Amino acid sequence: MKPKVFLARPIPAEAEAYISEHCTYEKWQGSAPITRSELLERLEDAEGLLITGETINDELLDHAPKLKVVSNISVGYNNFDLESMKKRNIMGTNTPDVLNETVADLALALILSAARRIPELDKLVKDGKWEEQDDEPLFGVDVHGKTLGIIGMGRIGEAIGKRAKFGFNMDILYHNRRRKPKTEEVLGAEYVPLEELLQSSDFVLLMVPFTLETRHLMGQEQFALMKKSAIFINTSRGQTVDENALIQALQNKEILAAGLDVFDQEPVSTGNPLLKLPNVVTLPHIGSATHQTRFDMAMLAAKNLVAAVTGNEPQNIVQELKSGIKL
Ligand code: 8YV
Repeated sequence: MKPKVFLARPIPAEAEAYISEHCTYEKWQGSAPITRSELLERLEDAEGLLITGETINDELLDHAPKLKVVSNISVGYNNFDLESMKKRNIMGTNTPDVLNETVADLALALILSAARRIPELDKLVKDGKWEEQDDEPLFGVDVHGKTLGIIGMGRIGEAIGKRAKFGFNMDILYHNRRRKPKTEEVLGAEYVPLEELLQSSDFVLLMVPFTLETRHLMGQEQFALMKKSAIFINTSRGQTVDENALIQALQNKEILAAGLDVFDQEPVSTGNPLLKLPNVVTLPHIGSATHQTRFDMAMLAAKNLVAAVTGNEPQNIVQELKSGIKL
């Protein structure tokens, strides 16, 4: 008998077809995303679950007595309660690598947009406010030749560094859990303590996974260390930043601008002061959101799911859950 899985998100037809070859499956068909209670109701027989970002904790696992694997369609897996999964021997998989270049493209887009004020000036043109006058009020700051500080030099951080170094002739500083000698060689990147990175960078870019250690990694103290002319970019998770401290830093002109793909609360509330600041470029968490990359992520997640429920080793079991998994 084929194993039974539940797909909590719509996925491309090819990925669904692949799953159907190996599994019997049910899928969420609602037009809005599945709610928590609807999800909990669908898990009784599921051996595999395909999701994007839904919280996997004791509450959910109590409703899923047969579950073997949760396949996340994302590289970040801060939605996994790793302890709950570990104690029940539940496998967790993610979708690394296939999104590196796409997220790096977006990070550069945010750097350029914030530095050259692209959304603000686009609005000005469309609002008919391009007046015959001195254009100095429209000036931005240079990107090329400046210093980019990357906090979190994983594979996406490296892809960002490559663009910055070879496309924009930037100097790269980085801070990471461990040093990366190869990256230092290829990018001429310099490993520095966080404080030094904050003090010396023209652009500070956050690309760390969200964990207990990285929660509010950027707070009042850290923003205060940045140059007044510096721009802050966040393409990681909103919770890595103390958002009130960021708002204060921007309002008090302790930093020049920010480019944000992620927020503490998503979707961001319309009353969030960040949305009122002209020097903040905001995006709705779209780092990996191109047709091709989201397709590749869904295919990879489908393969991870099928491998796990058919007794094979999935390609992308998350690090913390690797030991102790019996296939
Ligand atoms: C997700 C992301 O796909 O992969 C990640 O960690 O942040 C994105 O690529 C996104 O969370 C989907 O909504």
